[in-house]
Amino acid sequence: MEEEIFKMLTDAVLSGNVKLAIKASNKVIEENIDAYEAIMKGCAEAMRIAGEKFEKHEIYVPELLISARAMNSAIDILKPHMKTEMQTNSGKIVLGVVEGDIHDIGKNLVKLMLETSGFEVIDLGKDVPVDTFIEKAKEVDADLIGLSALMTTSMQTMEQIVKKAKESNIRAKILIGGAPVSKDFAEKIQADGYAADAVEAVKVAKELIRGER
Ligand code: B1M
Repeated sequence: MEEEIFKMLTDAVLSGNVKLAIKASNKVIEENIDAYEAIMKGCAEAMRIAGEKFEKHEIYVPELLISARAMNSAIDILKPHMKTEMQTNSGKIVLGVVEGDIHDIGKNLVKLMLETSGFEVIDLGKDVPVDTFIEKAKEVDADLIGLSALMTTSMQTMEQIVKKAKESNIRAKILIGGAPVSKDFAEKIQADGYAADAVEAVKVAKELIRGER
């Protein structure tokens, strides 16, 4: 049953069918299925398949945007049903997609997971200028700065942000992620942490704040 509903959600997002995405999401709730699992196995899986199709030139930018819209309509329904850890004050994180990059689907999933794990997230959005991360972290006295990049070109900007953050002596540690980013890259640019997905982002964020990394 669960797998069928996840598949329904995947099909709905892939075909950009908002009505079906809403129907599938409501079924997730009715059947008491874990909302986060539905987002990852239904929606994120659809975006992964869409990505492959895009790379093979089987679909184009408009189809990707239509899929992203269907995914957002599903997340709107599922988000309030995500299990929270019933803890607040996990920490304060300034989060955004780096300059030159407008891919925010993954960043939004990371935000969702952090918020449901008790973090206060200051979301700067996408295509965020280098200095904005530093200024905002200073202004709100953030524990962490979270950087997301989806392109090999934009990920280079992360290095500038790490460098500027160290120079400006802010106390915020830097966590990075996104499809082209790796643990090796994080070490190379001296970021404090790297996470491969939204679940790991929460784990690493907590470890960074506790000083375990
Ligand atoms: Co574009 N795009 N895109 N795109 N797009 C990619 C990234 C690309 C790899 C496709 C390809 O050509 N093979 C390619 C980049 C190539 C490169 O690296 N140089 C590309 C390109 C080239 C472009 C344009 C330039 C296309 C054009 O206009 N000619 C343009 C870019 C404009 C710009 O940014 N300046 C463009 C535009 C778009 C759309 C607007 C149509 C759309 C984005 C919609 C949106 O985000 N609102 C889009 C999409 C959807 C994709 C693909 C197909 C899917 C990305 C996605 O949403 N994945 C992508 C191809 C692919 O990935 N196979 C592609 C699903 C998402 C859940 O995963 O974002 O990886 P992801 O997030 C994960 C993890 O990475 C991690 O956790 C998330 C959840 O588990 N994570 C973090 C992410 N951030 C993290 C931060 C953390 C920790 C973990 O800590 C802070």
